[in-house]
Amino acid sequence: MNKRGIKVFLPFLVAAIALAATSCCPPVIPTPYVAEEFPISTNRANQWGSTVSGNIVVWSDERNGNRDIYGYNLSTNTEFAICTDPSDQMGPAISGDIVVWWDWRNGNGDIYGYNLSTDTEFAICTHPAGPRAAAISRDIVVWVDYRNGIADIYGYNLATAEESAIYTNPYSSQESPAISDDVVVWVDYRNGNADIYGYNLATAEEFAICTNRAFQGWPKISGDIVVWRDERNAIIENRDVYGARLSFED
Ligand SMILES: [Ca+2]
Ligand SMILES: [Ca+2]
Repeated sequence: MNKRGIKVFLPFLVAAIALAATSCCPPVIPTPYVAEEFPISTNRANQWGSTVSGNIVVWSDERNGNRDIYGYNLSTNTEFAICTDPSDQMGPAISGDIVVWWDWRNGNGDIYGYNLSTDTEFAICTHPAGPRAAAISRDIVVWVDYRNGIADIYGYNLATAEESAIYTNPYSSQESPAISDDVVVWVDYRNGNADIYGYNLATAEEFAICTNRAFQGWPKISGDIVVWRDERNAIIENRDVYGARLSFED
């Protein structure tokens, strides 16, 4: 190799050494986003069924020897009792200032609520058939109701103090309601297997969301998105998550 050849070759040699140096080192990993973890209640009794709305976390708590409803304010870092009646309270749901739950003070499971802004407790449904599984969005509370001898979906408007049947079917069960704004969704057995149906409170229209012949259950809704557990791909056991985007004609 002549001098000219070395001159041309040297930059390539330097570049090759530099490349080799970097490739032998661990790759540079971008700084990960680290979520800030924090305890909310570490009381030695059992806590479960936690859920959150804005700055308020609520859950069912066994520290008093029976199940109560407790809350935690994330903005003030303070814990507070919401209902400590000596019977069992469980399954809390929250929307804004309103907490609702399944309450056993009357011996048959009722729906009670608490207004955090006025510090007042109130009964929502105390039918002796025993409603359960309350969900809430804004002013509307929904639950599973057994007054007709089979599971139906009922609701209560906190603003108008009116109770109404949302969907009843004397031949099949409707269970596990969830609500977001004007749309209620639930698990529906009218087709002989668990499907997902919905109801638009604004238009008073009921509609099917998923009627696949396999099991669909545990629906949740936020805005126009509905999600649920789906077993359509199960040969032995294979639980999947499916979803649907709702759209309504104006
Ligand atoms: Ca209690
Ligand atoms: Ca199905």
